[in-house]
Amino acid sequence: MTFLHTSTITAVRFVLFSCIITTYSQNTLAASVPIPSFNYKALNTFFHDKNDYTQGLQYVYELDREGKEQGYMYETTGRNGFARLVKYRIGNNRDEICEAKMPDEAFGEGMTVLGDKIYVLTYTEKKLYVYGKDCVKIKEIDYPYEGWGITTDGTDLITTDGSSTVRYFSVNDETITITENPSKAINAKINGIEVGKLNELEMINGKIYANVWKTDMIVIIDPRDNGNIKRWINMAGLPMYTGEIERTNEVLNGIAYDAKENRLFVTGKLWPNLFEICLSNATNPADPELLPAKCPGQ
Ligand SMILES: [Ca+2]
Repeated sequence: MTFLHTSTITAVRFVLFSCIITTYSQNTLAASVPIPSFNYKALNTFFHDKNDYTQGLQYVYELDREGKEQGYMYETTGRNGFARLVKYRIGNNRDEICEAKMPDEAFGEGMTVLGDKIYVLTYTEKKLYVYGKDCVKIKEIDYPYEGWGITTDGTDLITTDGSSTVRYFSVNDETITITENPSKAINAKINGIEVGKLNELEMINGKIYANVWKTDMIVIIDPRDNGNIKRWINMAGLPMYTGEIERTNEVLNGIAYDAKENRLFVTGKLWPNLFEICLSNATNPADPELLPAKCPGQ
């Protein structure tokens, strides 16, 4: 049994890496280079609006009108004419707090909350929209790159453009401006081989978690180690995939982390559900790497 189990894992790993490398990187030699992977388990299922083409997802605690701390999900969506920012409380009958429709010409992309502002990328419009936490637009900033994913380390905006490049932009909160050029840039890679199509992002415990577009993979990038990918999460088999959704563009996209309750959320474009998941080590049970949202027994 042990032999069969190990063989299965190795086979899955090889297929997935072949997929990544063949599709997204510039060198096929790395197909056989394994790095440790995590498995996941779906713990809870919440409502997600199946009209929302998810591009950005972040979970934030704020004080409500009564001064009580509450957790809110912020989400941005894509597609011209449908793009919006929406803020809600997760649940089976979710409570929408506010929303902002984007202009028809805007194809919304990733979003991150930094301080009291919401920064939203657009796909090819070369604009970055800034909103307040009441979903009211404050400003548009010129942005020189194609917009895909965005997250923050609490200081900088950290963005992707569909390649393997991850760029850092410094923010001046008073003037609501960002540096014209990136203050830092790294390339996500496995043993020197770049992995592109980095989409929605989430900074968790100093690592950048990234959806790889049109795959079931979330890669875990270490920005303190020059962009080396340390782990990946094999998200294959999420219950959504057995449903009616066609897997063309309706792909896994959206990672959010509740740092206070240590909860990890994922969803996808036009999916009717948001999932809370936990993680477990798949390839090396003795791996000391800190797992966010560990599955029971890990
Ligand atoms: Ca996110």
